Amino acid sequence: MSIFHKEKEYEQAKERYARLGVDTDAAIEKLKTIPISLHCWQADDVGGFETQGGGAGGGCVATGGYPGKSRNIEEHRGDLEKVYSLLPGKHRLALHANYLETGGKKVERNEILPEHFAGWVDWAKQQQIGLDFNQTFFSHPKADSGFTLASYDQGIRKFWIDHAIACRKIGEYMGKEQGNPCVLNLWIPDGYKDIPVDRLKSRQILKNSLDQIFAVKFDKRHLLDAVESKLFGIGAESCTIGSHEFYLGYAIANNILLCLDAGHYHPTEVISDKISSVMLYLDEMLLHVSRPVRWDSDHVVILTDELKDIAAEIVRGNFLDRVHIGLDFFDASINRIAAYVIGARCMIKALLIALLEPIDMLRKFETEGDYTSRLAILEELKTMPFGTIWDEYCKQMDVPIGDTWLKEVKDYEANVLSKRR
Ligand code: RNT
Ligand code: ZN
Repeated sequence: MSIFHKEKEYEQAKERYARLGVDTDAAIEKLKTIPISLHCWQADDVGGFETQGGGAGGGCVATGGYPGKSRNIEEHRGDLEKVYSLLPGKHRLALHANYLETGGKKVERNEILPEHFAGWVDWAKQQQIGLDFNQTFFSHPKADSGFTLASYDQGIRKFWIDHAIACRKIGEYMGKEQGNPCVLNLWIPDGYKDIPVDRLKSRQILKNSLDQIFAVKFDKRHLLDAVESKLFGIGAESCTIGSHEFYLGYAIANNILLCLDAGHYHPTEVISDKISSVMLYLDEMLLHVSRPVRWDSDHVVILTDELKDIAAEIVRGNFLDRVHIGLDFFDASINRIAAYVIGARCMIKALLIALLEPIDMLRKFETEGDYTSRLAILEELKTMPFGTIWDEYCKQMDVPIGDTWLKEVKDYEANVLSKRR
């Protein structure tokens, strides 16, 4: 289609939205300001760059053997640069502690330092990307028992408490360097495969470990701590110590962020319904946008109803400044760069759809009890020419329009990824 036709198409779509009272230009401008924090771990199946060689564990298993996963930090950064070049807008990167850079030296997790992330900080500055961070409590011999911060073993606990505090210092360093807060997320795999008899004790131990970790205070302008719950994991089917209730209570009691991972609840339970409740009690929160499929919590994000509902809840609640949007999925059965691009572009699309909602009109229907009109308009919205606004956004941001990004990924696969053996 010619540029002229594209422009005409946009003008027509804009006119249709205007009839509903929606300003598409304003939606596009708003969308430009929303960062998505990309998870670093899709590019190498949660492997990381520790010298002892970790390999994913603790339930973080990427399945599939698609060729081309990154083998070192240079390749990893190259892959991420490719991904960012295909996404409209300015986004962030969430690193995990096991992606440190030690120059080949073995550094234990309880001894990691800001300097091990100086390379990432430099790279992020060059790329103008903000950094977020995650402690790594899995893929480690001291996590093999399935317990870390909730372990009955004091030595194990101490090791992981020290790791968590070391990471908080690194997060603070990232935040200071970049001039905006680094969101540091804490997730542990701790749980029982079979039925425990003392859930309370394990949770008391975890609470105590967290109290030690968060006793050290950091400036919120540099570091924002978050805690992430889970319903169950592989090998922790009967009881997960860090459950939703546990962390919701902990976050509220300690005024830290709660992280809701879309794949960590009962199959019919959705995080879109939780955001408004959590935001009544917390200043800010973190999302791990993911896609659960049966027992797996980490499929590539696609434009599902739940994804659209998550975005709508953030926009409707006016939470864009208070809800940090992070992604969390890992699929090794398809091109890993494409996985990122598909997932991230879907998240951005969902936000655009939310920004194109005639929310005042819909709210009025609801307040007046006119649920008929509410349902009718919500359904009409589904066939509005959203794709045209999306194309216009991509055009303005100078990134590939429609499926043309795929050719770039295929070229990258042919020229770069396929050479990795
Ligand atoms: C695991 C959690 C956690 C991890 C990452 C790698 O169930 O979702 O967020 O996916 O830390
Ligand atoms: Zn997660």
